[in-house]
Amino acid sequence: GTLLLLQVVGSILMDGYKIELYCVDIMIMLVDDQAIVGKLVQNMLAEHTDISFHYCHNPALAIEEAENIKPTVILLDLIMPKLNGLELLKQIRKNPTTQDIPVIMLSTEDDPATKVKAFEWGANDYLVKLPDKIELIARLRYHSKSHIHKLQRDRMFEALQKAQAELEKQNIELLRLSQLDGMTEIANRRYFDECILIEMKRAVRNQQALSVVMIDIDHFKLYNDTYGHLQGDDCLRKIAHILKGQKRRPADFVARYGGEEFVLLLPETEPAGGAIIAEKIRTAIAAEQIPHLGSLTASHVTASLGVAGGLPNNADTPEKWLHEADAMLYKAKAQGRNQVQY
Ligand code: GH3
Ligand code: MG
Ligand code: MG
Ligand code: MG
Repeated sequence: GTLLLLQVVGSILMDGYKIELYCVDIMIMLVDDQAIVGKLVQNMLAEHTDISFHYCHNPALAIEEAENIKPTVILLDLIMPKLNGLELLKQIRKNPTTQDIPVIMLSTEDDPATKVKAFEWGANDYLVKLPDKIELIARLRYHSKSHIHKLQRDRMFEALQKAQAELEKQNIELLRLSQLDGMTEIANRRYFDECILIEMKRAVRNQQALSVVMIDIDHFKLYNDTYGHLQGDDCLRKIAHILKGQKRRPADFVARYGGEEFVLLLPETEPAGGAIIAEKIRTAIAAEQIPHLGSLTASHVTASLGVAGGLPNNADTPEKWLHEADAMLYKAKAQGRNQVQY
């Protein structure tokens, strides 16, 4: 009958991942139309308790049986009435489950041309019937061992690839998390600092304008004083959500710059265009009508915005532009808040 072939014998650690090693029994499958050959080979293998044997009488069933049994070597008769051994060999080599199994041709034919043909069709070895017992055993062990080693290598390679793919996925997720502000789930200051540098360089290279919009919530200290810090956090999340919703182009970038300050990066946008976007954002925030009874500006949450930018040259730096946007923001605050300055 068929035996249990795979059994875990241990595991190794590779890049911190556990890879299970399998012990594979030697399993010989003989395909031969003559039952007497089956009996003879079975007797030769009988005293080798670590070698299992399966006899297949009908070559038409050989592929299916090999798929189930997963032999470590197939002994294959060359001349059979229903299906020629070489034809069967071709099928074995085509089938993904059986294609790597070593095949030893077994035949009464002893001429070199026949042997050469067998090798050309993908045989691993050739034995003339009936082979000497110790030679047969030696060849079966040799081919089984190399096949088992190949299975082990394939398995380790597969496990390693899986581990690497998993690691890659985790790295991407870690990178994503390191770029996000935990509270509002928009980009954080660190990521913004990276992006504005890249975008300014790109704008210089492409000779295209770039705008920066600084957004600061009006009287937010008073909001906390009136409603408490937890509701203050909720308010910041709402503002972040509005800012995300106001993004027009995929390249537009919004980040939490500091406590209740947000920043917008608008590639290919002149400051005048940036001011239009900023005004839309100001309107959207006010339209949300988040109650703010402690505000000295309105009875709902409002924000002030400062815009800077233009066509950058090599002397321009993110610090310089952010400073300019901040100065405009300060002006908006000084001139009554809930407005845009550029
Ligand atoms: P202004 O209109 O001049 O901007 O007034 P303001 O009160 O908003 O300005 P200020 O910079 O004095 O205060 C900002 C406040 O924002 C102070 C701080 O308690 C609050 N704040 C900063 N970060 C957070 C946060 O993460 N959560 C909450 N709830 N409040 C925050
Ligand atoms: Mg502030
Ligand atoms: Mg302030
Ligand atoms: Mg403020």
